[in-house]
Amino acid sequence: MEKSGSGPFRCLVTGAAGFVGSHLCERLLALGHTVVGVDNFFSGRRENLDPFVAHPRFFFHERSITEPRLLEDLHAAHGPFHTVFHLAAIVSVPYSLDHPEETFHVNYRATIHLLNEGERLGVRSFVFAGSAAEYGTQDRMPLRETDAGDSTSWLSPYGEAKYRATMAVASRQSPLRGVSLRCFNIYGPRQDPSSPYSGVISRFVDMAVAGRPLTVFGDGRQTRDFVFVDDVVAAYCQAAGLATDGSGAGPWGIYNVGSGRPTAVLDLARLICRLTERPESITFCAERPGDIRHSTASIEAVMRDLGWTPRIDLEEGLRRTIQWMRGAAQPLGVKASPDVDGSEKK
Ligand code: UD2
Repeated sequence: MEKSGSGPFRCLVTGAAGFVGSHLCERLLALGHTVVGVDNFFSGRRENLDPFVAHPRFFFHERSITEPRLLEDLHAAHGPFHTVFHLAAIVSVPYSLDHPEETFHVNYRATIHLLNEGERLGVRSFVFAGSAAEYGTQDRMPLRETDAGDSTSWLSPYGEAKYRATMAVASRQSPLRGVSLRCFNIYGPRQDPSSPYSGVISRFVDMAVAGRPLTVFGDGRQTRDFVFVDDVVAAYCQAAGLATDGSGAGPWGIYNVGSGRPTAVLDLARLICRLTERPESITFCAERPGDIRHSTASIEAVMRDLGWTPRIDLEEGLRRTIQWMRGAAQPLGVKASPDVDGSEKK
């Protein structure tokens, strides 16, 4: 029986087999918590579960977040949850453009249902994977949490569904505390480089390690805010008050999670060539349609309210990503299916 005051706690992680979800499960287990993971492997990968699937405090269910009885069933099977970390989603922006209704159903409606069920079943914290995509196109940098609103022009159904879900989550304060983390460009080990829409760092590292030229879209002067996956996981834990002894209550609301620094894509490409000790081999390709020019997070609020700060700088994070890519046991290969409901994006 779990203690109710100071932990350890029972947590649910949706999207447990995803890039970020799998790292989060590992961290929660290391902190002594019990973890129930859910994934339907639409974009999550079974091998992401391998490092912890046999852990005695980990329980896995291959199910979809769109199943109306999901939380009720898991509550009945395992007991009440202290925290629901809701990361499962349709994670591909291009897929969302082709499938707006399905995106709305999975990323918005299923989230609202989980949130309502969580409230009914006594969940204390609901931590949601929001996204930088909620800001749409903006001129002012850095982006503050108040810069997204109902009049924002989103570039995709993905961005709009995440925004609407974030607003619903963040409006809950008591007894369930809702927190949405608007993550910027997350990177690190286990990020799949195999699609043209995979994160630029996973693609560049994959290309560099394979000795192929790095493909820069446009002039490479566009900037992004890159944040290492371990730092993102720390933000999730801090948002739920589970970072250390589990006793912190934590605030509620919306928080950006990024490095707070812009990095130009061309500088990134050069840095990856240097760190992989490859000659600088870069191919300039056509600009990607719909690309935003700049994206940088203001991280004042998350630093102030959650006491979170990014600890892994870009060079160190790249070294770890390169090391992982070099040691990846199997080639990742291009998947035929689109990215739905298994892991997460930013
Ligand atoms: C991120 C999210 C996306 C959405 C968006 C909102 C990822 C993977 N995607 O898209 O889901 O939330 O933010 O703003 O996190 N690039 C190259 N060469 C390549 C691949 C990419 O130059 O081989 C460029 C690309 O044109 C872009 C930048 O790198 O300017 C970052 O691309 P990305 O796909 O990693 O992420 P982004 O910011 O477009």
